[in-house]
Amino acid sequence: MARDFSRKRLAPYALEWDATKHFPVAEMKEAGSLGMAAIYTREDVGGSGLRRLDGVRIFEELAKGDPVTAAFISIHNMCTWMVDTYGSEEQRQEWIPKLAPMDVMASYCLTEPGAGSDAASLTTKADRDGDDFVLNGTKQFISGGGASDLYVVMARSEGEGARGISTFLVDKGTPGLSFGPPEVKMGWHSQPTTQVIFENVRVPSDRMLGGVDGAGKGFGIAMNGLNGGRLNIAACSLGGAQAAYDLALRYMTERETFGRKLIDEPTIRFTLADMATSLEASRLILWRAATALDENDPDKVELCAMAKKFVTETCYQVADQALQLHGGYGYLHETGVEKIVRDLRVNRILEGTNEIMRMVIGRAEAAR
Ligand code: FAD
Ligand code: 2MC
Repeated sequence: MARDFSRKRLAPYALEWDATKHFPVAEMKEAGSLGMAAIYTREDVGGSGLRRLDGVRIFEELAKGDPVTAAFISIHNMCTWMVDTYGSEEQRQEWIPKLAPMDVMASYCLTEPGAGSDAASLTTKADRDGDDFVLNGTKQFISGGGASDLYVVMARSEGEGARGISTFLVDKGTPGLSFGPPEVKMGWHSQPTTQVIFENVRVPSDRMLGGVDGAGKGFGIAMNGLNGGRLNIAACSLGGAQAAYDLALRYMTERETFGRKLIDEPTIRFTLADMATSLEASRLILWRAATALDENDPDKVELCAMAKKFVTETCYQVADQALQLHGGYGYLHETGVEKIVRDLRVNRILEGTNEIMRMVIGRAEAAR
């Protein structure tokens, strides 16, 4: 189903959306109606009740059609899972039936201008005032900023350090909430990335995720959300790279140089063999990490970081090789490969840079 949807509703339009910077909201809501916006969320509130392993396979398929739209649906899924897992029963009942069909679209707000990799140093404040919290600060690089209806915001309500952070559910219409202009980017053109600005944004205390029990738990919630997010982003790189590889393979069977088809050149076959091997190795580490998350394996954090780092780097190289195999045509927008290369580049940066993934892996290894 995901493959069919991707082929019919994403792939034919992805280049046009890139060129016109169109955010395909209608198509994403259609994906929601098919169960792909609440993949690993419980069924009693409208989720699909599937596994992480199903999730990464779905995101690979969606990303074959368009890695950018797939990535936004992935971020939305991360927010939906956070509400399902850490929300109070009231919050689950209120939000998930709207998030699952994507009637409400959600953005994840952790990064700040002064706090990216060092996320626990964030300074957006949530000051208690009677029964409310008052939020002040700025979030940076928020995917879906200005377009989403719900903002899942990590803010400091309890004091210094990682344990001083809580998570809040903030409606788009809340007075004092505003958005910066869309950032001009190398790729990811078909979704907005903006600052999300809080100026005395007042939210009732029942908007703290998990209710009063959620106080100070926001960093752990954000990080646990990101474990799965990192897998899905890696799956987006895998799907994009697979699509680029498929284009290159077909082109090699068509293009002739020096009197014969490129596919008959041994060095070209070696290149294709290396690319195919890289894709399969990426798929395997991704499925391994997804299974570890499904089974709550003690090594799940490290395995998710390994998968994110390995797959986003390896698949970026595969996409770049696919561009090279197309010669000059690979550099043209209409071929579709340069877009994939641009779109996959950022996956080495967001949801934790690959240097931070190495920090996470290194810490786990040093603790063995
Ligand atoms: P910095 O933390 O300033 O890092 C700069 C460089 O230094 C990087 O190469 C980094 O790896 C390296 N570095 C940092 N610390 C160390 C260290 N100790 N050792 C070695 N190297 C180090 N964030 C959200 O919260 N929500 C979103 O929806 C979202 N969407 C995004 C969409 C786009 C298109 C982009 C570009 C970013 C998005 N981000 C989002 C933000 C993204 O997660 C951050 O950009 C990323 O975490 C890195 O933070 P930074 O940009 O502040 O880089
Ligand atoms: N899963 C579960 N818990 C985690 C975790 C993870 N992946 N990473 C950290 N934690 C816990 C950790 O166990 C600790 O818990 P406790 O207080 O109970 O001991 C707590 O969080 C603090 O962790 P550290 O002591 O490791 O904190 P430190 O500040 O040293 O490092 C680091 C944290 C670097 C791992 C974290 O800041 C990080 O992942 N940075 C990258 C930020 C990031 O990924 N941003 C992505 C933004 S979203 C995005 O880009 C999108 C496109 C949506």
